[in-house]
Amino acid sequence: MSQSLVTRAQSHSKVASARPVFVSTWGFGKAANEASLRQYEESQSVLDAVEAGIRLTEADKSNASVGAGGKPAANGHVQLDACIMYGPGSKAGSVGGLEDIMHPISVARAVMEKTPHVMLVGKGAKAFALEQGFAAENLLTDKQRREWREWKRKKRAMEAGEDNHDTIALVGIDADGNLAGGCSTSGLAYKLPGRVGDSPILGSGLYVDNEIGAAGATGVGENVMRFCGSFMVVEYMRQGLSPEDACAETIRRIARLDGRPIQDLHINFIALNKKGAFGAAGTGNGFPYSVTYPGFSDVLQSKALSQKPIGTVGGNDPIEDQQ
Ligand code: SD4
Repeated sequence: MSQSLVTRAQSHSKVASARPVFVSTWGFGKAANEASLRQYEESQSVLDAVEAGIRLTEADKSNASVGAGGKPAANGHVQLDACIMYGPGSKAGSVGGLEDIMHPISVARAVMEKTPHVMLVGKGAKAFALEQGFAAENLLTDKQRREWREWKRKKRAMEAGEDNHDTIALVGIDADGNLAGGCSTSGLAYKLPGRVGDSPILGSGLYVDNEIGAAGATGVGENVMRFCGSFMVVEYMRQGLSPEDACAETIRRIARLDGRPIQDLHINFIALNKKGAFGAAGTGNGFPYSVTYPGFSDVLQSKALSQKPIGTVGGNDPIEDQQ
């Protein structure tokens, strides 16, 4: 991600001067936010907007951590995780370990709207998606197949590259103050088949509370899901912390409980509150996040809780690097 896109001076929580507001992880989130805003202008639905933004990232094959073009599990199959949550009524849907379907965020939405359940996984999730009319397609690109073969041959960490981005979590608030959010990922590269991370787990990779705000996570899911990370961020906002302070306090608390130094944890949070204030924090230095509202769209710098550079890879490092 180009450094020039990042407004380094802005590391504190800000309040959007107009609504809707969309906040998402990483620099690539800016294009997703802008797709969300366009969708919102069309349908006036923050839920449609969140889904549309995440679909843009899922379809982008150059992103190696989300949707098509994502890095596969150790067996060479791309397994996707996603969830979506709508503030009014705390409605939610989620899929885990979904194969061959490019838009898990839309399948998660269908779980929310068309079933009495919240989460479907693996073969059942795929069967449901097919039944709903989603097309099955091969999501493993030639590039990712080559890299996976290389990884299998050498069983060693790959070089960090510009194309190794990370999970998208995207949260939004509409003109009436209603919130929605979504999260979508292919998870950690070369994970054990069947491994599900934090991203589709409500309260971990994403949480939306229509009274308070919304939060999302990216990074090593194992370091988020043991602590209900996004739920914790929202709870800190409920106690009166700003979005940025809520993200930072959650990371400090996770590090305290985990026992490892902050810079070894690889996690980042974004947050948006009911008043349209937003912020983010990460365990390392350099986690960018994107904010868009009418008249404004930019990539901002999160609060860094250690000076360790996170590079472009974030939580997408091959799994043995995380141990
Ligand atoms: C996970 N949090 O599956 C996700 C990974 C991530 O690829 O953020 N990046 O653990």
